[in-house]
Amino acid sequence: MAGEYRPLKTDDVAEFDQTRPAKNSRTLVLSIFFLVTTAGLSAFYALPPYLRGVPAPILADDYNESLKQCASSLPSLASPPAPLNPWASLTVAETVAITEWLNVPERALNLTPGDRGSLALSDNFVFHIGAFRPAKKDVLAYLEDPTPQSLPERHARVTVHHGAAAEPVVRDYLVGPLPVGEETKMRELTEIYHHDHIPFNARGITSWGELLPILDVVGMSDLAEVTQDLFGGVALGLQNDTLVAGAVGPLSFDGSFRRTWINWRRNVPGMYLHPVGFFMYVDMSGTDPSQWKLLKIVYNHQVFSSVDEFLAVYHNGTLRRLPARPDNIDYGWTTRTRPDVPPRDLDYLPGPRSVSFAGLRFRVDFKTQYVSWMGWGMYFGFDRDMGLSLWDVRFRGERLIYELAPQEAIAQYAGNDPMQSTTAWLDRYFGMGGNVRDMLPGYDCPHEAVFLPATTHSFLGSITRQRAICVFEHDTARPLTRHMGFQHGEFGAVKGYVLVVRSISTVGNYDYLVSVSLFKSQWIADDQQFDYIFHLDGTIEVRLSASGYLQGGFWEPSQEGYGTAIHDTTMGSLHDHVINYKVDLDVAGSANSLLFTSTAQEEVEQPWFEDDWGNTAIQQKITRTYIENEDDAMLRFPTNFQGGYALVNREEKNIWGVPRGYAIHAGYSPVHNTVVGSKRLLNNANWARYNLAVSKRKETEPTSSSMWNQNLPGAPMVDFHKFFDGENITQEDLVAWINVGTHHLPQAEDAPNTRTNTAASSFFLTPLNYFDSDIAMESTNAILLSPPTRPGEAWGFEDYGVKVVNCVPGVVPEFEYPGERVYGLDGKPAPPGSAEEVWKGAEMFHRIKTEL
Ligand SMILES: [Cu+2]
Repeated sequence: MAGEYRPLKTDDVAEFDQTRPAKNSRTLVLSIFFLVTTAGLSAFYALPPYLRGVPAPILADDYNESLKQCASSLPSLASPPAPLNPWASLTVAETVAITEWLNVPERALNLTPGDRGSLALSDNFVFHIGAFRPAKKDVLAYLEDPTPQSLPERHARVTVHHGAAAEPVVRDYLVGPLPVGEETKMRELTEIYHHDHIPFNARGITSWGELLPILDVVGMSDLAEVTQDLFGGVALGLQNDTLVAGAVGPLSFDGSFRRTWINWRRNVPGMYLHPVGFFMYVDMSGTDPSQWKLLKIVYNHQVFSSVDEFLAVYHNGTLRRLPARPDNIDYGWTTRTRPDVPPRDLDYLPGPRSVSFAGLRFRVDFKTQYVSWMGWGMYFGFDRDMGLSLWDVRFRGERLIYELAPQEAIAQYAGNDPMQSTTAWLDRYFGMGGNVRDMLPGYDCPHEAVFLPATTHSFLGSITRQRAICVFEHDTARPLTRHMGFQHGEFGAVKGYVLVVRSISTVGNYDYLVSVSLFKSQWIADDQQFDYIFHLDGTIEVRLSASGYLQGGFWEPSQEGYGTAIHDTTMGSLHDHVINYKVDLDVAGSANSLLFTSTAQEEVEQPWFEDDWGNTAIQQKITRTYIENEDDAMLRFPTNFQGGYALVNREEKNIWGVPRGYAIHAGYSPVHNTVVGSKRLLNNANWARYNLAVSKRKETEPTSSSMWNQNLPGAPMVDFHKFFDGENITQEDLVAWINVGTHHLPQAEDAPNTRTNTAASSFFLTPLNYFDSDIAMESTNAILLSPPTRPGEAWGFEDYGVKVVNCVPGVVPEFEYPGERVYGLDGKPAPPGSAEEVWKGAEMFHRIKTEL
């Protein structure tokens, strides 16, 4: 049959037996002619098109009409353990109902609607509304017996900026139960924090007008002539401004002030890489912008206390100037536009793509955001602070992880200028979830990936992103296990399929309609790709990859040692990234212990050693110990990775009598933060000092950070070290706080954007005597070969009935990138005009649109 592969059988050979009667001669001639022709044509068409002189694509020539259409690329429906997701985000309707409930006079909150353009710092308004996750014991009871009666009460966490208070303050409230009704109450949420109140100076960035007064404070219009001369640009608060400001954090040490270094860059695409080397230290404490002031100006290592002082030195000719900027005009190198060079060989062809010809093998329940694949099952959660989280992760029906969620991402910089040497970002502040963006089908995830939406809420309204999460099965193109042997049962392979769950946050984006940027993101990698990769053997890889723009510095010789020149006057600055994950493992039950395994060299003497080799031998030996106290559970991977850490249930053993456990394996780039003791990161990210830490799980310690930790290094709302207070961690419900990260020594190839292949870090959670043997052997996408019985014969094989499917895949839809669904505070779809403002609000820090 045309187009179908058919092995040559013994019978076929017999047909060509010359001893057959002559009547077959004609058939033989015709057959040979046919074979030769077919072979010739096949060989011809097997040639690449460029060798045939046929312009690509030539798909029509290869098309086989006998092939059927492949199975649908829609996923089958999953069966979650419970019909409701206890960790689901609030719906737009719920948020609207809560907003209305908060606004009634009895609440006495004196709230100003957040979407009102005139919102002032001295107003009270709702900064954020999000779901507050229920207590674990309540959820477990529900999952055990999922009835409407056992469903845990639903609560919201509501953050209010009390700008109108005599002593302005930020407060977190717990509002519930939901839906809003007679029983609904609110109380201050304090038990998850280590301080009673959130200092107003540590608050999140809110309305885009909030920082506008800084333009006046720093006197850029008075400096216009000078900035034009020195930097070739001005910032007058106009749409066509050629300089744009950014600011760095932390803004405070303990909430007693709110100050930042403003730095100026050219307002061009890739502005992060166009700093001009001009810095201003500004005080913006309190709620009255008229009290804000410029404290310092720094230019080329010269410090000035005011605009007047700077102007005086400029005009008297004693200002020491920075080197000239030959790249002052060119900005093509900081865009993603393809360079004007010929394509690489065959690059005009689309590359291979992943297609599940026989249909998707994972299941999705869109209503609950539950996914299952090859024995795995999990619910998704999503929040403003850190985005995607995984809940109740089970494998082969047994709960393995209650919660797997990113907690915080720090980036701490070094440099010989006021911007880089004072920067220590904590990205939760900006909202990794609020800044999730729709992914690009075919680029960020395979075409056949299933996308799931996420909705986040800000003081301006709600945004639903339809492609916030993607799920796809992926052929790793390498066997998970394999062996070649000659005995029966030795030779075979298991295919290495994985399920990938992905979400990408981009903190900061471009908008060329606006002219002034204060608080534009200045971090290195705008785009953080969160991957959860599930394997057939029970392993999970948690991987973070980064891309986007560097937080570029101004390159001049005194920056040597703090980075690398990546253009004439642009440098990439040295910095560390560390990202923390909460992993609430329940290994064979929730009672777990922390096992430390190490290996070390020993010299032993044995009676059986041979005389010719001497009577001692040097080898290595395993030591296994249980770490029994939280205080001893802030950990670094052992030198040379000789050993590691695992959570095990000492009471639950596999068939070999070994406690069932899950090991925490270092993956790619298992780093911790280099710098310890910097005042700008003193106590607000202490988890970053370690590779991992293990603490007893508590409802009062739901997360290792808070959005306000960014601006409270001296008095963090969540102080990680306080989780470790001497408690015993033997056979308790434990949480592993695990880090990934990168020591980022920037290089020329970071321009225009950092590459995800090396800017990546991961850890593995992998079974450690959890099973009795490798359970990936269950896979039927495997092959077992048997040796030939007679020399020269082919090997026999067993493929478990799973055959290659030949069919025509469905048509890949045309690329499109629709906008987000934006809702106002009233829950109604926002008109296009106000949608722009809601998008900006959701970004929490951004360029500020001037309306002067
Ligand atoms: Cu970096």
